[in-house]
Amino acid sequence: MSRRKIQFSKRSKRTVAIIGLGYVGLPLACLAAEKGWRVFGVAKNPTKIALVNAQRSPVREPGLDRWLKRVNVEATTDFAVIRQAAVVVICVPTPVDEQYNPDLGPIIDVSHKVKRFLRRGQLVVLESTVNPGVCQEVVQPILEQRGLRAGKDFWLAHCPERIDPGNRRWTVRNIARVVGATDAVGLRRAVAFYASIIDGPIRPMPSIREAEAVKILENSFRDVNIAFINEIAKSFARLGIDTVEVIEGAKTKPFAFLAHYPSAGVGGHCIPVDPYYLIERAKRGGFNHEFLKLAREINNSMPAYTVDQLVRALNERRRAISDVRVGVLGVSYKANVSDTRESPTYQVLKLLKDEYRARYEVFDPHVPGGSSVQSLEQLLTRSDALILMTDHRQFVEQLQARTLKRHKILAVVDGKNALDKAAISKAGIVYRGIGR
Ligand code: SAJ
Repeated sequence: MSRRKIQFSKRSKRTVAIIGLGYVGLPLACLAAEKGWRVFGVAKNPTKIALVNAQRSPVREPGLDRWLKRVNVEATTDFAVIRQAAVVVICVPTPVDEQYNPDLGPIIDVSHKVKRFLRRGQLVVLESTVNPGVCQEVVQPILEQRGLRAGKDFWLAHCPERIDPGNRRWTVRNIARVVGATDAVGLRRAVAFYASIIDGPIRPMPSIREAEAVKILENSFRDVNIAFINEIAKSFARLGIDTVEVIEGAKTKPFAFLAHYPSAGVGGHCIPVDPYYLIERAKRGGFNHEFLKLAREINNSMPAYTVDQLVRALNERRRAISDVRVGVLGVSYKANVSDTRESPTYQVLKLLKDEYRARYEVFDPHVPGGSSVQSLEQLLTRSDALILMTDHRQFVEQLQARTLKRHKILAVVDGKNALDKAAISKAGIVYRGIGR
């Protein structure tokens, strides 16, 4: 499809309202503002609104503070600004609850708020990750409750977000996008909107459901591949095989192998969540995703596996986990970010406390209020054994064998296989990785 510029009505003066100012909505708002759109950023949280209007990012993401100082995003809690927009983009979370059931609450709540101010000629785009069917079965019926019709009075499209927190190479500006809509005009308008702000390629999809399915496929693919290597790691560990070395060996094959790495768990707001949306919707359609469910079970088992590795490591020193002080390193779900959503560290801490009655300290320099000590040095001073949960640059650089030896650390479980196994073992410290 050509990127023919569709002129948005003069009245809207190329105005966009972005609902949700988190990891997804805020970068999108900055980019649209940079590209000449008048941008209303709408969120429920007045503190977040005040920060954005003070050109300070409520989201700890590299570069966002600087970007906000260069552009004008008009943040407000007042959804009525939607009336002034040609385009409304919904970027609210799609989490799961404690039982891993999809929670469409935020989407439903925002759809009702958008409905109140929806007017003829507007384009509504959902960026939140959802299973196939949510746009047409949940969002569209709500937006139509006041009599306007999608495809006739307003347009409804889906452009799944692809933000990778902390990734400075692939950003909202250059990541390729897919777009689907409920009809051809909506698709053209949605492609035109994204073409006006992003540099990456835009692939129109045949339908809105196929656009919803793309993101679910991407992230389910990643989840099952991580589960695969986690199962391999558990197996290879018993055979005395270093899984990371085997992966590096397999990577020498220049085709048909995509490396994934075993770890202490799968966190984040995408990978451990998105498959459950498809599992649940498919079940309602009479299909049982055995493989996706098994992958989720394997990945959800990794925190317990990690703590069990520490029990076994301490047994080599004839120590019980309940009579040592455990230092847990890292709360965020992946290296060098502050995001703690679905972090496996929370399961590890719960196991240490409830199952093993172990004493522990926790430290993460990226997570304000997430630590029980003030510094890495203080954690090491108060620990006899360590579990590395997040391979923050600071940890990998500072957790050298000689440092651990100096602090009389007995055992280390390297939940990200990020530390120097040989040097730590040589220092007389029991080292166990995940699959190594
Ligand atoms: N993880 C592993 N082994 C791996 C890769 C990841 O255990 O081989 C764990 C990480 O430690 C983390 C979790 O999985 O706890 C998720 O890691 P991630 O690298 O997938 O990071 P996310 O959650 O930020 O994933 C995002 C996703 N982007 C979107 O959903 C838009 C995902 O699709 C990307 O593939 C991923 O970034 C990426 O490639 O960086």
